[in-house]
Amino acid sequence: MAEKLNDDARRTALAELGGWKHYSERDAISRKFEFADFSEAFAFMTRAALLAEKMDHHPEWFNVYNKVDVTLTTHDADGLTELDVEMARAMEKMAGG
Ligand code: H2B
Repeated sequence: MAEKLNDDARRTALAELGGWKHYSERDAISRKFEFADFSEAFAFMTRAALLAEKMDHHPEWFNVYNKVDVTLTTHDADGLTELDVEMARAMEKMAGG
């Protein structure tokens, strides 16, 4: 099972993932993605869903039309792990970042 990030590793990851906000109450990170329209937003979600299945690591998300609010944390570890960092990096690429 993935280990919860230690303070140093968390700090390094958050510095790299500039667009993501850390919620310390849950030890989770969130980011709002905005796309041109629903089709673009859903294409992003489809790509992310395929990766999530491959990684067996699934985002919490909320979609309205062209916006997707994503929260990442590892439920089994009760906080952030390397899996969340990997997923966040991949989502940045998928969203064109
Ligand atoms: N996704 C996330 N975000 N955290 C988990 O701890 C997790 C998951 N666990 N997806 C996986 C599924 C686990 O429940 C299954 C049984 O492997």
